[in-house]
Amino acid sequence: MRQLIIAGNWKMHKNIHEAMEFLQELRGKLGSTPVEAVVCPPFTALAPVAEALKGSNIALGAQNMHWEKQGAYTGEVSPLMLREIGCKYVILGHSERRQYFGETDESVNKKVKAALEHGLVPIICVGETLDQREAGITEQVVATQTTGALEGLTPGQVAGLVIAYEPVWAIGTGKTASEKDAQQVNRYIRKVIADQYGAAAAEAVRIQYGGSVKPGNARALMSQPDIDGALVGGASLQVDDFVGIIENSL
Ligand code: G2H
Repeated sequence: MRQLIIAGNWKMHKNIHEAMEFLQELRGKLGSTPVEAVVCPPFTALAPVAEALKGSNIALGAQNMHWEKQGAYTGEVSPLMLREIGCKYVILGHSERRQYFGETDESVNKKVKAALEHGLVPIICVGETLDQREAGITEQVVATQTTGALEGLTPGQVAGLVIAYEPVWAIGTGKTASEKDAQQVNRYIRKVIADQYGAAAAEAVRIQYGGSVKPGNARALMSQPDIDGALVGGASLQVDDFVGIIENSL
């Protein structure tokens, strides 16, 4: 059975002080749970958040990284640096990075390989825009993004990673894909993986849904057979909402 994974993508929110207040409250309110909870703060808060999470059942993730170990890449952060401060996960290929920062399937693939090489678990984001959905090419888009991101990986590596299906039109808009639509796409992504990497990898890989997930829609989404958790933006910034999503996922 795949363990549910609920990851909070804070995006460019929370300074260190706000992050510390959030974690203190979160640790107080989140009891023991079979759900894997992850917080992904901005780079500036990663190290203090890592300290604040010590001894807790909450894992740490980053929101991006470069694929090189080190070098002349002004403004970038390497996988080794993320490992050093205790990150377990790294979000790669989020649609905001594809849209505003020129990320491509090729750069996402380089980052996925680098993350795995250095012991980080990638959370790879895929998803179609509204135009693409209306043009009826959702499956084609997510298949291209998924195979592009996973190019050159072994079935064993694929089995251990996380994919987040995030329809771009549902991100931060308050519009959620219906649980039926999300399930359909998640199932399709699993099929794409089964065709390329075999049934065992497809059964093991965790596929989240992301896009306006809230406590009120978490249960319907998470009860779908191919939805193994959520990547949560806006609602991960308030402790009660984040805890509510985790509790309602079961
Ligand atoms: C999608 C999601 C988190 P939100 O970007 O990755 O954000 O929950 O605000 O739609």
